[in-house]
Amino acid sequence: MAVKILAHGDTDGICAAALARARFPEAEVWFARPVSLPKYLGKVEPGTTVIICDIAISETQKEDLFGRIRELAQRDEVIYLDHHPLPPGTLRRDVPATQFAHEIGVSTSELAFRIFIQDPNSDLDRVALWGAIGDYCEETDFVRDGLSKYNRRTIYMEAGLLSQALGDATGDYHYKRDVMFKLSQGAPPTEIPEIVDRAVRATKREWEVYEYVKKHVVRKGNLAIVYDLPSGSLGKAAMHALGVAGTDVGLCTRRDEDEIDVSVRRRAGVNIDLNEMLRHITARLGGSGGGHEGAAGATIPATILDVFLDTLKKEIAPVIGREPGLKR
Ligand SMILES: [Mn+2]
Repeated sequence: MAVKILAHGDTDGICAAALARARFPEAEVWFARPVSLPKYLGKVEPGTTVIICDIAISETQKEDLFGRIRELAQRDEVIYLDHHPLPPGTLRRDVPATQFAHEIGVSTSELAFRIFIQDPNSDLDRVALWGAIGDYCEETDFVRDGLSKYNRRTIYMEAGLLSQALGDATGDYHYKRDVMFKLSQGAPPTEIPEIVDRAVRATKREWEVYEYVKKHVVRKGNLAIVYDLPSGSLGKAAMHALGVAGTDVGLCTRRDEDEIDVSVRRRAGVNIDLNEMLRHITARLGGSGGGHEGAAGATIPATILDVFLDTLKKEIAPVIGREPGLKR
């Protein structure tokens, strides 16, 4: 039985794919994004088990995606693992996969460990820990237990190297596939070639972004903005922006011809749902957006940037109190 794994190319997606592949060592792995998922599913041949890891259900592609999954699930198995909020009005039972494992606040890697590995004595739980830390999904019993089973600092060091190195490898799917393969064989990140150099390079660049943010951050009410970050991670810059400016929400943009990519982050514990907010604002004004409650992004037409920012600023203006339990 052929197996295809379709995964998001970030740390959590790669760790989840590694766990699926540890169970199905012959499986082929493809990296995909929410908007390209239906296209990839269209290329799957009959008689193939499909495993989807950490790829959000895109609101705009939903009908197309569900159609493809329904087609595949009539003949073969489709196992869908994800932890992104579902599009509005979508219930779990609407997802026509043969198995749909979906939980918010838990990493996809943890779900993958539960489904594909199961054995509590397997050392592959470390891969699930690294994926969870990569996606800041550490507030679970599984992660807490894992951090005391091994050593917290050692696990964080490995997780840091892995996430930083993968941050350096954006778009480098050869390297990502190598990393996934090594992880699936049980190798810790410190045993993976190039990982240290890449992680150090990415981290140095991150500090440069931090310096850039300190110089260029602009405050608009409760919103801290960095316009047109020349290079580096928009998400990290958005996080630095709110930290430096002392606001509840940080945002960073980058223009790409007629479109602008936007990343938004919130201060830990702030009770603002960025996923919902960006979905609503883009549905009203144009573009597309969403993500997680505490970390989201959007792509919008360049012409609407000002009204977009103004709308967001107003949405987050009456600050609701902090909930100490929320970490993102
Ligand atoms: Mn994830």
